[in-house]
Parts: sequence; structure tokens; C-alpha cells
Amino acid sequence: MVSIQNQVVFITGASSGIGAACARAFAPLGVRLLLAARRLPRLQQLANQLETEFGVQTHVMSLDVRDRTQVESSLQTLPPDWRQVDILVNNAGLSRGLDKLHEGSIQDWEEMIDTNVKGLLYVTRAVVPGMVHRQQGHVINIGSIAGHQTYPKGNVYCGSKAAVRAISEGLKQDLLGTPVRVSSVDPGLVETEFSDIRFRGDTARAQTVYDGLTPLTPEDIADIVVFCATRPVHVNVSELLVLPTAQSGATLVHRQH
Ligand code: NDP
Ligand code: 8X3
Repeated sequence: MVSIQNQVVFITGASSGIGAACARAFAPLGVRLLLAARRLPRLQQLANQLETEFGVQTHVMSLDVRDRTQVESSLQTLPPDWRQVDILVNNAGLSRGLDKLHEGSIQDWEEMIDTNVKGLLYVTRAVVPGMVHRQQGHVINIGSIAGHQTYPKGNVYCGSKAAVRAISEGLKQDLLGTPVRVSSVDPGLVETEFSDIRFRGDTARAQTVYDGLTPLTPEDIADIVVFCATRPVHVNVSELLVLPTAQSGATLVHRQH
């Protein structure tokens, strides 16, 4: 494990689930944590906890990744010692609804594409030039099994994650010849607020997604993100598909009742 001490780790969507778990997993490594999401109080609470527990330096930012102007200005107006991002975890993302495409909500599609695809692009475009300039950096995108396999009614969410996969591949190609690394960590079922958000607070429906199986935890994924970030600099983990043992494909899940 290579030291990443003093490096600035920027995590989007750090107020919940995988993003918050990544913050907790990086905190003991002596990094500096730049945490962003829309729900600032949650970020502040997490940052306070991590500062107390690990003495880690944190900076929290209220950020809607869909807002290009806000993304650009938030990063440009950071205190100078926070501007030089070493590790970017592009995690902010969501699904909305589970509908046949021809019956789907266009508003839901736009929210998913604006967040998962355009938001990730805005943040990447704002951060990576500095990495190239400083000849140091690592972008870790949170993709999904949904970017490898489309499942019925998953159409647009799966499309957004397939786009993330292509964007990760393209970014790695375009950064060839620089030391900047690009990884895509692509989970299957992880129990977070993801399904609650997808089903707009219908908790009973959200729970059925994980019924009868042991899903991945956000910590399982954070552990893998940290693994990617702490390989020697000549090692680029390009793509990792990570599933619960009880899942072998987007629709192949073994449930015990
Ligand atoms: P959560 O709902 O628990 O967390 C999602 C995070 O994204 C929240 O912190 C939320 O913060 C943030 N977010 C959403 N929209 C925006 C926005 N417009 N601007 C900034 N931040 C935003 O879900 P997960 O932790 O599960 O999801 C994290 C990532 O993992 C997503 O990209 C998801 O697609 C991916 N993923 C999840 C899987 C799962 O089964 N859970 C499997 C595979 C991939 P806030 O609302 O405060 O802005
Ligand atoms: C989240 C995993 O299978 O619910 O990306 O779409 S899935």
C-alpha cells in the first residue's frame, strides 16, 4: 500500500452511502478530505466526526453537480490549499423510477443524465486539467453493473452508467502519456439510500431490492476505492466489477426466503 498522506481527496456525493463510506475509509490515511453534496448539514456532521476521530483536515462544499456554473465557481473559489485535488472520487449519482422506456418520466431521465453523466463530466473537466498540469492525479469513477448489463425498466439509468463506463475509458485514453490514473469501480447491489431515492421514499419497495440476500455495504466499495488509490504509481486499476456473492448479473440474484 503506497502512502497518500497529505493528498487532497475530493469526493462528490459524500453525504450518504458509498461517498460517505469513502470519506470514512480515506480519513485514517492522513489525507485531506474535500467533501461535496447538496445536503451540507450531513457533510458537516460527517466532517466533524472524522476530524474528531482521526484528526483529518476537511473542507465541505454544498454542491449540485448538475449546475455547471456552480461546479466551476466552487472549485475556482476554494482556498488555495484545497484547489490541488490529487484524488477525485466521482460518486454523486442516482436513479429515479423503474419504468418501461415508452412509459418513463422525461423529468426522471433528465435528472439521471444531468447528475450521473453531465455532473460527472463537469466535475472531471474542472479538476483534471490541474492534475495534468501538476503531473499527478487519480480519477475514480463509481460506475455500476448497470453500465455493463441493461436490465428491464432500467433503460435510462443503465444508459447513464454505460456512459460513465465509456467516459472512464475515454479519459484513460486521453490521459495516456501523463501519470494521471483513471479507475472505474462498478458495483452490483449495495444497500444505501439508492433504492429509497429511486422509489421516492417508498421504503417498503426499496427494501425488496435487498430481500433475502446479503448485499454489498458502502464500506465494501470504499475499501476497493482506497485499494485503487493506494497502488504503486505505475499500477492503474482500470475497471473493477464488484458483486455480492448472491448476485451474478444485473438480473441474476439468489434470494433465500
Ligand atoms: P446514496 O443515495 O446513498 O448516495 C448518493 C449520493 O449522491 C448522495 O450523497 C447525494 O447527496 C449525492 N448526489 C445525488 N445527486 C447529486 C447532485 N445533483 N449533486 C451532488 N451530489 C448529488 O446512493 P449510493 O451511495 O448507492 O450511490 C452512490 C453512487 O453509487 C451513485 O453514482 C450510484 O449510481 C452508484 N451505485 C450504487 C449502487 C447501489 O446499489 N447502491 C450500485 C452501483 C453503483 P445529496 O443528496 O446530499 O446531494
Ligand atoms: C445500482 C445497481 O442494479 O440497482 O447501480 O442498478 S442496480
